[in-house]
Parts: sequence; C-alpha cells; structure tokens
Amino acid sequence: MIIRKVLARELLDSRGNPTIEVDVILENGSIGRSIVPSGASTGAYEAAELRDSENDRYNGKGVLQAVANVNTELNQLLTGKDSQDQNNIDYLMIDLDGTKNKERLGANAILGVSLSVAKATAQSLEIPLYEYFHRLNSSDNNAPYILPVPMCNILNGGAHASNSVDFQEFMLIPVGAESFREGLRWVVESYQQLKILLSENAYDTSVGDEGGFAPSLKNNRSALDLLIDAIQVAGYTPEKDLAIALDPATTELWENGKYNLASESRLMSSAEMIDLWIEWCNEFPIFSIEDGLAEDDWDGWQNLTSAIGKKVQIVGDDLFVTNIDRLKQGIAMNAANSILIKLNQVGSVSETINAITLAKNSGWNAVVSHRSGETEDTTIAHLAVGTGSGQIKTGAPARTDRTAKYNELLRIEENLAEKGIYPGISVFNNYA
Ligand code: 2PG
Ligand code: MG
Repeated sequence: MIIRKVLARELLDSRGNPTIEVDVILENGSIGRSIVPSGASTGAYEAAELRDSENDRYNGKGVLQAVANVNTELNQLLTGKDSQDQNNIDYLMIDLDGTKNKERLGANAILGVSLSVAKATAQSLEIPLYEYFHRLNSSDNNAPYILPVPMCNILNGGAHASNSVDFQEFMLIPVGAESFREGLRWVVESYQQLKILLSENAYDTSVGDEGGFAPSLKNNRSALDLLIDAIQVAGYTPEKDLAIALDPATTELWENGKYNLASESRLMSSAEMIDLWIEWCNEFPIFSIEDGLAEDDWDGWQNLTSAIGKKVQIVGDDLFVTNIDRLKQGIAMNAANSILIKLNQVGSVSETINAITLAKNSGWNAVVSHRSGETEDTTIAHLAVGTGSGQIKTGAPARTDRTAKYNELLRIEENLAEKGIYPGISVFNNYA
C-alpha cells in the first residue's frame, strides 16, 4: 500500500482555535483523514504543538507553518513508502524532525500524518479502524475486543471554565452497567438531572469547554454533593451503579511549591493536598483521581500512591504526558498506578501504543483521553477499543465534539455485537 500524497490544511477546533487536518492518499485510492486536538491545561513535558506565534492571524494561534511542513518535508519523506509499516513511518518522521519534543516540524503536523496513515491503511484493508489498531497493538488476532468504560465529565472548572470551581473535572463512571450503551444512558440521565438540580438551586447552567456544567459553587466540595444528588435523583445508586472520577489538574494550581485553591483562599502543601484526597475518597465513591498532584511533585505522587493506591486509581496525565521514559520513571518509583493516554501529548500512533503496552505489561491501567480542544474526529474511540485500554475519558455526554466519540463507540459496540466485552467494574479490580 504505497503512499501517493500527504497534504494538510488549517481548520478549527471546538474552541474556535485553528488546528491541522491531514489527508493521506494511497496509490490504490484509499484516503485517511484526521484532525488533531489541542489542550488548555497542557503539561510542560508534552511534545510541542507548532503555532505561527510570530504573526497575528488568529492571535498567533494559526498552524500554517505546521501545514506547510506536512505539504513539503513530510510529503516528500513519505511519498512512495508502504503505509502498512506504521512504526517505520512514525520513526522516519521523528528522525526527520530531529528534536526531542518534535518542535521543528510540530507534534501536531507529525501526529496528523501518523493518524491518517493508519486510517488510510485500515480503509485499504477494508477493516474498521479499531480492528486495525487491534492488529497494530497485539500479535494475537483473537485477543478480545474491550469496550471502554467511559469517564464522563459532567461538571467543569479550573482552566476549562470561568466559574469559581478550582478543580477541572468531576466525572461519572458507569461501573455497574452491563454494556457501554446502558452505561452511557445512565450518565446522560444523571447529567440531565444535574442541570435541573442546578436550576432549582439558582446556579448557572452554562457549560465549560468539555460540555459539563460550570456553576460557581460555594466551595469545591459542593461539586461532589451535587454529583451524588444527580445520580440519586436519576434513580441510580452511587458507587454500585455510578462511581466518581476526578481530574483536579493540579499542575494548574501549583505556585511556588504550594497548591493555590483560589476560590477558597487556601494555599495547601503537598501533604495537605493528599489529606484532602484521602478525606474525599473516604466520604465519596471516588474510584479514580487524575493529576491529584502537580507534574513536578514526584514525592507527593509517591506519597499519595502509597497512601491510597491500593484502592483508588491514581492516574498521571501531566506527570507522564504519554511519554514512555516518564512512564518508566513513574513505574520504577511507584508514583501512580495508571496513565492517561493522549495521542497529541507524544505525537505519533506508535509511541502512543508503546506507552499503553508498557502500562498494561506493568499491571497499570491506561485511560484513553480527548483534549479540551476537540473536533469531530473520532479516532480515540477506535484507539480505546483497538488497544483494549478499558477506559475512555471524552467529556460530557453533550456537545458534538464530545458526543461524536460516544456515538462512534455506540456504533462500534453494535458492530462488535457479542465479540465486544464491556468490562464495567472489573477495570478497577486492581484497586478493589
Ligand atoms: C486533561 C485534559 C482533557 P486539556 O487535563 O485531562 O480533559 O484537558 O486537554 O486541557 O489538557
Ligand atoms: Mg488531566
């Protein structure tokens, strides 16, 4: 399957910021197309997103240089290459870029090509993308297909909203459902009830970047009370049916060695932050905490994991940035027990799959994730199923940039029928 042409264009993400779309066209006429997402609460160790910062189009956020890099250097590099050799293609691009964090050509440019090569190949093989990822991920074609348990962000704060809530994401996980479809419905019904509860209590029902409601609450903890109420009013049982996951994204709160909870005028040490998570986990059915500590607070991560890592999923996002070297360090240090997986944090399909494989082989969980700036692209739904990661985090069950992924998972579940397994609570067995 020979690559005929690679070309890119600039279009928009869900925040109205420019992003890059890449088409890969094969000699046999197959086409792969993908759009790259973009974060707001980005980690310092992420691969570099190339933006045209020196010119004032789109306030310096244009991606014309990244587009040009695809249309010239990457097109030249890959024309005539075999699209089925994903690893070779990814590493050819990484070598041509020549920097540690893909800053020369841009991780956005490289990832767009990498994804579209995989999609064009899947189309050429006449198989769904999730099946192609399954082949790339595993030598065993009979390995089961696992639908991801969704973590749905129904209340937004932090860098994703302009309300008073310091912590970024309050999510529901349908651990007790029998299927993805059923679990998603439970979340949707709770999300709708949350809106009613907010209006009844005279809170704002506008939404944040990921489609969750973004009310200004009296303190951070009230978000948890509201989630529990919403679950119950919707007719479900907290913990048994729907558990809670948090992404407080505390790198954003880290200032001079302290965590600044501005809405509560509290400056907290790492130890105090850990105490807060322990207290909340004792009081609420919180099964997962992502970025409970900042990206450089390695001691804090070790302390948190040794305190509650046997019963709570401790997920590193900014800490690991889908980077296998940082993940190795985290595993060696017992600094967490799970990793968040974002394709654009590392910038290629092969490196992403390598990180998932290392996590799984080390007994860690891997949660495939969207970015806060998203598009209609549904690749991560296929990645989650194809790699059997077992979990996906892709925002509220509202707004097309978020529901596009959930809807794709509904189609995939239907397509897989009895070949697809919804793992439910069992993804948390390591921490039971
Ligand atoms: C996160 C993500 C996605 P962003 O912190 O996990 O929810 O946010 O894309 O802004 O980094
Ligand atoms: Mg995060």
